Amino acid sequence: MTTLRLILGDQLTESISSLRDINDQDVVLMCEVKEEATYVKHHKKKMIFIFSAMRHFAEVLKRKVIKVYYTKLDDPHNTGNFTDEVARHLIKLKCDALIVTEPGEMRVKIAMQTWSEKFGLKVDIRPDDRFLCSHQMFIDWAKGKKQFRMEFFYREMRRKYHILMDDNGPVGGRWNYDSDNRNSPKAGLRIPEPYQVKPDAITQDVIELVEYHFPEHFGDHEAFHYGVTRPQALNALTDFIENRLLNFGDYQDAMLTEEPWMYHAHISMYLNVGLLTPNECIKAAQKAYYKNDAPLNAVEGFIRQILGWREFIRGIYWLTMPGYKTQNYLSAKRKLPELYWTGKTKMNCLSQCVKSTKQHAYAHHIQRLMVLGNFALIAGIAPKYVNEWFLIVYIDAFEWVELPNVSGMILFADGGLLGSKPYAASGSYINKMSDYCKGCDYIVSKKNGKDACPFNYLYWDFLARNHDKLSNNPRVAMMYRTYSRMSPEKQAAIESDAKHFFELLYKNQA
Ligand code: DLZ
Ligand code: SF4
Repeated sequence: MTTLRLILGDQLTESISSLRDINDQDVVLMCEVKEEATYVKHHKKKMIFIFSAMRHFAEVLKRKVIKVYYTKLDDPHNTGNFTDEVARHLIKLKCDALIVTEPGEMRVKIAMQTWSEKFGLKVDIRPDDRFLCSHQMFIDWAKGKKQFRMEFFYREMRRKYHILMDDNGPVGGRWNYDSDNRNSPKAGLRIPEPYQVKPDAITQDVIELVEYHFPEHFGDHEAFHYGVTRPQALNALTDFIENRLLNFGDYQDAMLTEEPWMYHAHISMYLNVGLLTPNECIKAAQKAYYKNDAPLNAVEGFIRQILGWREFIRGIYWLTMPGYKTQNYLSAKRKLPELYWTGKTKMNCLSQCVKSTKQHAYAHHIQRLMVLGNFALIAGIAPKYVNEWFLIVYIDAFEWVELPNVSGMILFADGGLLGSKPYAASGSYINKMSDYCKGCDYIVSKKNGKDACPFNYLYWDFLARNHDKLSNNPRVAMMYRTYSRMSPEKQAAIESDAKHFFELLYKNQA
């Protein structure tokens, strides 16, 4: 009896459920398929990362004397999608069973659910227990709740896994130190060099392959520097714990020109393809706290992202799909402006963030949320386009993590299921948290007129446009009161500045 075990590009973990009871007769299939690379046109560096990590992972399995069948993208027999590659190998290798770990995307799961009937054999779709919250645990937690708030979920996870807990409750007496994590960037901050890896021969091959087959995809392929193996991913984690965690909390929301990495961890890509596990990242940070190597606001903030937010987002995805994908509570309709691809705009904040995205397939949390996301929210860009863009451009983006972050957290497209208010902000927030405004053609302190910062009047225009949907929200009520106290002339100026701005925006002149 031969069992085929399929490993997907984001399942590169030796202890994954689909490999757990593997025996000598079994075979592993991994395939680079055109459908995954093109259903959205992923950033070149994202594809290089995934294909190279897949090829390295196949070598690791082979060294453990596991039989691995690996279809390269340019293999003449490659059928181009998971279903047909599985079918081809089931026949070729005379397999009578198929085992796979559930995928990270509904689209792929739906395909997998047809396989048993299609292939006429038993298909064992196993839970992905690399996550710390199972589907059932999340369903139980969510039961009876109309709104889901990460904070309460996170506390349960802290208790369940006994992370940063002592006999009296949370270490330090508080669950959440976010309010300590909002320092503006100071001039002269010394940001450590990020952990970077020189591409080896496998990665070089993949770079050429991606450049040859997907030249029109977004993003630079030059200077690829991400790790592609588990030891390299572990090095990146250690590098963060030793060199950046200390300041991670204080400057978590800070942005500086030409500094894409700041004190962030840049390990999300490794976590999301399975080269690191959530548990080991959490434990490494907790250990640094107990050794007095890092303060509590930094350690708690980092752990919250992984034990809290990441698990929460994944829970929301599987609880609410497929309906979540088409939600558009604010009826946002605008197309995605060209500047998201070109970075060509007079708005320096957006230009800086697109630049980093294009170069590295990476931008940090606050750049994504408060610059690129905030602009999409207040400009009223349709969730469909914003989601597609985020899924394409970020190296760590898989649908389970991208969709609730973008539709829920950034765009309020779920009407408040996930967050209590839209994260809309004017230019003063960006000015406080970055040095971008100094180098901008627009003037952040100006509220109206041709040279005023567009975030200023777009913020009010957004609130005015969405009055019916948002004015009852207690967390934005105060802003509506401020708006209602503005003179009719001021309100008209906001509307006319916004109208004029949108004309320029879609002529690529903003
Ligand atoms: C993102 C991606 C890409 C670009 N290519 C492949 C591939 O060729 N083969 C593969 O197994 N996985 C790939 N992936 C990751 C899958 O899209 C991902 O596993 C599903 O979306 C489920 O999360
Ligand atoms: Fe961005 Fe406005 Fe600042 Fe320019 S002035 S960088 S548009 S926030």
